[in-house]
Amino acid sequence: MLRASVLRLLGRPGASGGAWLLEYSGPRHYSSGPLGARDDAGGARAFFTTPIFYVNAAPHIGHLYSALLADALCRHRRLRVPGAAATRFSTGTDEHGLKIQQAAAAAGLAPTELCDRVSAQFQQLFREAGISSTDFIRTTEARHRIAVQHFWGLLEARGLLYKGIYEGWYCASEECFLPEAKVTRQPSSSGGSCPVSLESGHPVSWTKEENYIFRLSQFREPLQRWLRGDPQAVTPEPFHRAVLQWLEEELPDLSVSRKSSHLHWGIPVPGDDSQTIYVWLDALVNYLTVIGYPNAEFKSWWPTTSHIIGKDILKFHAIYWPALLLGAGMSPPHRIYVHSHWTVCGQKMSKSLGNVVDPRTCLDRYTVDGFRYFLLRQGVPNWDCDYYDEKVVKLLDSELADALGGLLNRCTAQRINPSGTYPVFCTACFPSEAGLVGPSVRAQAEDYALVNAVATLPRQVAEHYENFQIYKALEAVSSCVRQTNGFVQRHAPWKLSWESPVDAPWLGTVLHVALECLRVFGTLLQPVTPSLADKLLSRLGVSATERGLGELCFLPRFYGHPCPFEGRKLGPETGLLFPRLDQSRVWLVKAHRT
Ligand code: ME8
Repeated sequence: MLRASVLRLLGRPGASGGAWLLEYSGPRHYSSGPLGARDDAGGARAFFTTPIFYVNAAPHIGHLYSALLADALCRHRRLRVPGAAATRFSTGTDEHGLKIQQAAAAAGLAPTELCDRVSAQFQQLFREAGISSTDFIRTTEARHRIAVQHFWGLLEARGLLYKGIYEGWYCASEECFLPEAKVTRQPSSSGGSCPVSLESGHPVSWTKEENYIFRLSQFREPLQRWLRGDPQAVTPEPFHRAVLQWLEEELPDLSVSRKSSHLHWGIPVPGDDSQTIYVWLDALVNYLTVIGYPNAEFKSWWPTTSHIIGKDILKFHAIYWPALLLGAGMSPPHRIYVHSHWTVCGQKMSKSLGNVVDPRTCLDRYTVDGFRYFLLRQGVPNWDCDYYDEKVVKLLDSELADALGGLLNRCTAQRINPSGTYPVFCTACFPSEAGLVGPSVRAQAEDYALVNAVATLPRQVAEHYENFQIYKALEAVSSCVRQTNGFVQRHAPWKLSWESPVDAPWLGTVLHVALECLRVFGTLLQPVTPSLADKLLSRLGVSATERGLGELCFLPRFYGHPCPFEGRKLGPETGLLFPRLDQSRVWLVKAHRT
């Protein structure tokens, strides 16, 4: 039975905003592994989220990368825990705030026009890229306004908001106040200098206003306790450490509204139309809106929530958001998975540098599955990764076209497998005990190493997913593909004859083992390259109901069990699994020349 986390209120605030003593004392979540949590109803549920993206500019590959990470986690989980009702996955667009208000004005559009236009671009991109989200939220929707205003009401009722003068540097591009130490001066076009954000270089302006202020300072210790008590709350570990480091310093209270005369594009503070709710509070509540908040249904989903975010918004998700949640009487998110950034040819991607990589062009050039594979195989959460076209071509040609496609071809081609079946495994040729000698034994020590590697691969892959290291999962699959190619090369089935009573059982066994390896690879690649995996599994004759991780029993004949695939007809031949890119892509040469 699961217990809700407990927020103990040990005191009441004084008129001057005196101390609430907040103590977060719940067990951290009731996890059935980081990919899922048990809810109050006793079923295994999981809820994954991406950030909701600003609509001031078109989507780029960084946005797609976040969505792909969440999509792969989600798809992997669906393979482990089937049932449409068990997994939810939301993404969406962040449409309020000064940044959007200014972008719309600069484009000569009404904010709603800009929002509709760019939100549609995100939706189209995600559809094309096979992002399997179950909800796409726009913060301009009515359901969201209800959720935000309700959430605000709770904070207010708990005495966590007060009115005061807030002044400081505000960066509209980052939608946040910056301390003096994070501001520098840059020469301006008029010959003088202008203040900018030290980290992003975006302009900042001095703002002094009467706002509503959230008592963030009171949450420093509860946040420290939460993070210390749950070392995986923020994953990977360096980001967890970074948040604890930030919490070493005083946590100032946070302005959570702006004057409507200055910021009209947002949700009004309930009962005070002269103020608009701060866009980050508005945006963060999207994670509750999509699970039905404030209706009670949200309670069974909230404890299972995993946020996937970029490192740029870590502070908002690992400090502000958990503090706001604790303030509203809820538990912090189950997991915050953090990834680093894509750079382009060594530089930060930015509109002003003109080096933004358009993800739709990439999907066209490299195919949906190819580009999904590239981003997830090369993207390393802990470090920034550099993008350039040649890298994509090299990776896809070597791993998908040559290694995986070549392997499939070698085992299914008419010449080598004329009957077009999953051949019979011969236990006398490949006994389950290594090191046996006898006239019919053909398997060598390396072959046992291969069987062992592929047998342990699904577990290894699952662990990498749990640790948010999807690239390592793909690296492990790729290494097994290489090993399997080595196996086929070693035994050169093309030199064996189906006509020979000595060769035939071993030839069948070599192909059977290789096809079993391919079945495992196809099953494990489904979360990353869904169409390619479907093509592979269909070619092997694996039906839709045989593709879950629960059904994935590798090489049962080796372990003395029957194999449902043995003797089965392969699926129809439908062409190359992944055609090579390098010869066919004239644009690459062109891109190189310019
Ligand atoms: O910050 N590499 O939205 P945003 C990888 N609306 N990922 C990148 C990236 C890059 N170069 N650039 C952006 C916002 N991202 C807020 C979020 S959530 C309640 C509100 C990804 O449009 C990454 O996930 O600026 C990053 O955190 C997010 O896009 C920021 O998107």
